[in-house]
Formats: sequence, structure tokens, C-alpha cells
Amino acid sequence: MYSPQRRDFISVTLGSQAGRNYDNSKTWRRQSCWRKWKQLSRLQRSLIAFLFVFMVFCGIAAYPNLSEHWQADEGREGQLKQVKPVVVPALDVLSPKAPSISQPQKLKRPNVNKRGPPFLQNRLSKKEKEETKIRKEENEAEAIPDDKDKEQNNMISWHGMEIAPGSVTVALPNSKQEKKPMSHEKVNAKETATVNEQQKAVIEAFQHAWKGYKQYAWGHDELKPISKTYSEWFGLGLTLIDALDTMWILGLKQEFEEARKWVINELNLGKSVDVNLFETTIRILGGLLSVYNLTGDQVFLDKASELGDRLMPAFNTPSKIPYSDVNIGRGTAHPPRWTSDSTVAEVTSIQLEFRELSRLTKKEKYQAAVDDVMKRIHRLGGKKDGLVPMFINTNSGQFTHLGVYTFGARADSYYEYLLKQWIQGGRREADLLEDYLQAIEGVKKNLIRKSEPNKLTFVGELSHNQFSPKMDHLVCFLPGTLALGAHHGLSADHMELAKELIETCYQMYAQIETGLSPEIVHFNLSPHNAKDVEVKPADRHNLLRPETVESLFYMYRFTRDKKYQDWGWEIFQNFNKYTRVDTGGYTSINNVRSSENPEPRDKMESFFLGETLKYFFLLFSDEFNLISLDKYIFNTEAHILPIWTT
Ligand code: DMJ
Repeated sequence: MYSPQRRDFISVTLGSQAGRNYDNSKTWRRQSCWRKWKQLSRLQRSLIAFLFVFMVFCGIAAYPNLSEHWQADEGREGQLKQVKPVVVPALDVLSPKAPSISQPQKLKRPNVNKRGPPFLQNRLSKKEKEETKIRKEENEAEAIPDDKDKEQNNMISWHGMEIAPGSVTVALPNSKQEKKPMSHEKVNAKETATVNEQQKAVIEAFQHAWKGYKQYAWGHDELKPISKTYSEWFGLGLTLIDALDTMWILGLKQEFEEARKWVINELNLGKSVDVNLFETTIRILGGLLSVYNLTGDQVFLDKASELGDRLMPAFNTPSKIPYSDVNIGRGTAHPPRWTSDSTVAEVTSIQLEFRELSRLTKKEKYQAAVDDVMKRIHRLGGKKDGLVPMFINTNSGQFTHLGVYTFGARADSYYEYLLKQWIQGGRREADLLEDYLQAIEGVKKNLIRKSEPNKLTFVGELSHNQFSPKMDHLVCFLPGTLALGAHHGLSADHMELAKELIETCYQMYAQIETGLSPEIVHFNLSPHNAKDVEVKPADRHNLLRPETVESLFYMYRFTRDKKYQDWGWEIFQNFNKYTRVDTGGYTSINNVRSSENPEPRDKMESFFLGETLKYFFLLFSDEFNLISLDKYIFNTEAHILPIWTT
């Protein structure tokens, strides 16, 4: 409340003004000010005069800084006005140098709004501080984006969630850079993005496949599109989970939401069922981790964490080399009935996922288990120039069936995961790199040949020193992996080999009647034969596999040579021509050599949605930061995991 005295003062003042006709004229204001000035004491007038002079002085001193600041602001505004808004919904990633109009508002969102585990957010902000420090020390000429650029790289999805951090890789290696901690950049996603005609065709294909799955196989492992039913492998909704991150990337909001609800309400990881450790890890654990990393939605990390725990009994073996099978409900594990061997590719292609699970949960046990497998294999005898046999015994921990070497089934992703673990871990784990480099020298020395008459470079197999010109379609992951290694600073020779091999993989489609590759080809080594590629009757099937499309994606990203997109488009059209089922879904086929009757097998593998269509979508994109290969790696099932920065 006011005191009575104060109230009087106010009422007198107001009363004198209220009694006037207030016209706000300059004359009235001038007269009133002058009268007030004269009413002041000499001391009051001197004080006011002094303050006035002081303020004028300060104003003159501050002028140069202010004017710079204003000029800078004007410049930024000018820049923002030039950016065109984008129109088509799909998740996309901005180039660090291409801010959108909406971004500055997003920057103001406080950190607390970030979804994702609190420890991750804390680490991020610490990391950002460290980076600022490191950046200040770095030479400006390294052209690292400034903090504003970094902030503009926050990734916002169409759910309004900020995407959990990726990390950064690096400008490529000189030894000085190798030793520095890698800086962390967040990535920005537009809520909308341009999607070109080819990408739209991929979205349509996905929706067609999803339509069949939803109608006839919802919540089951695989769609049988011809018989309009499903098949069960583990009973864990394999296709649905494999497809989650693809839907996210393609911007299929409604489908994603429905699938997410199924994961929350229906996915039962406690059921008593024997699952294959490798397949469950790459498809389900990898799928859950990927979509968690893209969305920051805790539900996916919780499920991943539960699954990780349920898979851990597989490592309870005398050698610590895991069994192939685990009952996730009962917590028991065992090898296949007929042997105590595990497949080398299987026990060495679960590492990216278990390591990432440790990072996210801060529980070391997952990473410790899989790192132990790699260490043992690193030390093991029985390799040939870095090439590994296909089997390893879970009791002795030794390789078995020595003398047979392939880059195809049962060994393939061992090589892929050597490189990708090295990249995932920030390119520090020297043993992984050493094993990878040795293996690539080993493949060059022992398995690479050229076919006749067209001199296609291919990767054959070795069985007890006998060379076989047999190449699985699975081997077509290799050009992509070689290119990825070269991008991360390994020898330029790797890129040259990658270019030769991707040409061969493309020819495995182009030289076949349906334009689709068989599962296995035999290359011709005789100068008297007319054709490079031969297909045995038992190998004529096509399972909608991704490897060639995967490698085309890497090759296009790194070379920007449009021919890789063109080859991919041809293959995509042939999938549509020969494997699309009218009532929904796509089917694997038995005979790629018959365009008249390719013989549908009535099965849509989960990797068609998880991998093949995802790689097509990314291949056709010219947004080179859409899932940047400097920030993410793909697991062997095309699930997206961040490259670590610490
Ligand atoms: C997928 O499950 C994975 O890509 C795996 O590495 C190999 N087989 C299929 C795809 O062909």
C-alpha cells in the first residue's frame, strides 16, 4: 500500500495534468520541461548535466563495436532470406552450410527438451564445451564449421524430437589429426525435404511391401505374399523391427507410429524361443538401437537393453566364443545340434551392436564380451594372409575346417566388421585395422582374378589351395566396404579395387535375363567361352538381397558418379518387374534366368525392407548429409549407429 503522503503527491501531479486538454503537442512538452528544469535546485541541475555529458562520451566510445555488430546482423538476415523453404515430407539432413529459415528458432530450444537419456545429454554439453576449446586452438584454415554452424546442425525429426547425437568423423588422416580427440557435430534434419522422383518410387515400393505385410503378416517375422500368410522364424516381428528405421528415413509417419505401438504393446522378448544370436543381434538389436539413435525415443533403448541381457547367455562357453543359439526366455544357449562349432562371420558380426549398447547403457559387460571374441580371433593361428576359415569351436576356441577361404557366406561380415568397428571406435583400435588391412592384402593375393572375355575383376574362393571362380552375391558388400575404408583414409588402391568390383557386381545383374542377380555365379576363366558369368541351376534364385545396392550407395556417395545411380535404377525397376506381387509385398524368386517365369518363392525377407529399399532410397538421394558417412556407420543389416567421438 502507498503511504498517505505518497498518495497525495501522486494525486496532485495527476490532477494538474488531468485538468489540461492533453494534445501531446511538442509546444506543450517543451514548456513543461523548461518549467520543471527551472524548478530544480542547482545541485540537481549540475548532476543531470554531468550524467548527460558522461553518457554522450560513452556512446562515442562504443560506436565502432556496435556498428560492427549491426552490420553482422544485417548480413545474417540477408543470408537467411535467400533460403528457400522445402516442401516434401521426409526426414533429411541439412548441409552444415545451408541453414533453413526455421533453424534459428530451433536453436533457442533449451537443452532440457532433448529426448534421450540424461547422461547422454550431459556428455553432449560437456563435449560441446571441450570442442569449443579445441576449436579455438585449431588453425582457422582447417575450415571447421563455427559454433553457429554446429548449433544449426541440431537434428529435428518430424516428431519434433531432437535426434540423438551422431558423431563426427574427420577430415582425413594425417597422423597429427589421428591423435586429436574427434570433434562432435550434431546434425540438423529438416522437417521436410525434397524427395526426387526415384526416391518417391522407392517410397511407393516400400508402401506396397508394407501393405502386404500389414494385411497378411502383421507382427510376424516374414510375409508370404503369394499365399497371403506369414512365416515365423523367431516369432519376434522381424520384418516390422527391421523396417522401423527405414520408415523413419522415408518419412512414413503413420506406418512408423503403428509399428512403434506394436513394439510397445506386443513385442514379447521373454518368450521361450530359440533365436540365432547373430540374426537377432543384427536385425532386432541393431534395428532397435538404430531407431533409438534416430528418434531418441526411450522405448527403443529399453527394449534393446532387455534383448541384450537376454542374449548374453550365449557367451557362457568354455572358450567365450558364443554359441549360435540362445533361448531368450529361458536364458540358456547351445550350439547347433550337429556340432559345437559356431560360424566365424556370426561370432564376429555382433560387435557393433553390443558395443553401442554398452555406450548407451553405460554397462560394460556387452562390449567386454564381444571385444573378447575379437581379441581371441586376432591372436588365433589358422589364418591365411589374414583370411579366416569359416568355423570356430566354442569349446577349444580354435578355427576348424581349416583351408577353406571365402568372402561369401560364413566369413563375409567378419571383414566388414573389422573396418566398421575401427571406424565406430574413432579409428583408434589398431588390432582391428591391422586385421582388416592384412585381410585385404590376403584377398588381393589369393582370391582376386579377372574373368574372360571381359576381364571382370571378381573374388573367388580357395579350398585347400585350389582356386574356385565361385562368387556369392553376398560378396558384393565388399566394394562398399573398401570404398568406406578409403574414405576413412585407407589406401587409394582400395577405392580402385572397389570400382572394379562394383562393375562386376552390376554385371551379375546386367548379364542375366531378368536383370536380377542370382545367389551365386561362377566366372569364366577360359578365353574360349563367350560369357563371363555362368549360373548353376541350384544357384538361380534371388532373395531380394541388398549387397550390390548397398555398394552402389557407397560408391555414389564417395565418387558422385551418376552411373551408380543409373545402375541402381535399372536394378530397382527389375525388382518391380519380376518380384512385385499385385496384392501387396515383394517375393524372392527361384529363377533369375527366366523372364517368362521367374518362379516366385513366396517369401519377402525382412532385409528387403530393412536394407534393400533403404539403400535404394539413399542411393537416389543427392543430399549427401542424409545419414552422413562421416557421422554414422551401417551395421550389416543397414541399421544406423553413430561413430563415437570419445
Ligand atoms: C542380411 O541379413 C545381412 O546383410 C547379412 O550380413 C547377410 N545376409 C542378409 C542380406 O543378404
